[in-house]
Amino acid sequence: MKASVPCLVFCLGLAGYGHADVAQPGETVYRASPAADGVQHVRIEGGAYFFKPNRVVVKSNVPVELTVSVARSMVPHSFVLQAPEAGIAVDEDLSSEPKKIRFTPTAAGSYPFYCRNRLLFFESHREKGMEGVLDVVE
Ligand SMILES: [Cu+2]
Repeated sequence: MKASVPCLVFCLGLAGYGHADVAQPGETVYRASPAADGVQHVRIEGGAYFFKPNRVVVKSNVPVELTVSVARSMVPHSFVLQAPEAGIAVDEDLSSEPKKIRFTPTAAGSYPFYCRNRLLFFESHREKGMEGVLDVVE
């Protein structure tokens, strides 16, 4: 049973994070479920330079309403989620006033969302960490 020792160490390591659906360091996960109105409501807040949560799990073929805002600041931000294969095409400028974005994901997959802004020749906000992933599951 030599093989069982590395397995045990590995499994204990995973157990330390809770369960198999492990959040990476710096990752905040929100798993949506349909509300009484049949819509998956998701609140995302952004700032310099993050989205929180930065990983959102939704069910396919159920309407999603994202409510997205950013902390009040002089720096403009945006929210882009382009996944035509899943029927999603979002490109919105953001403000501290929450913006509602509705779509119905039609295909399972992992789709990146991010802020497209950048100041002149500096790193884009996405490169600074203002990005996340929408996981669409069956
Ligand atoms: Cu930004």
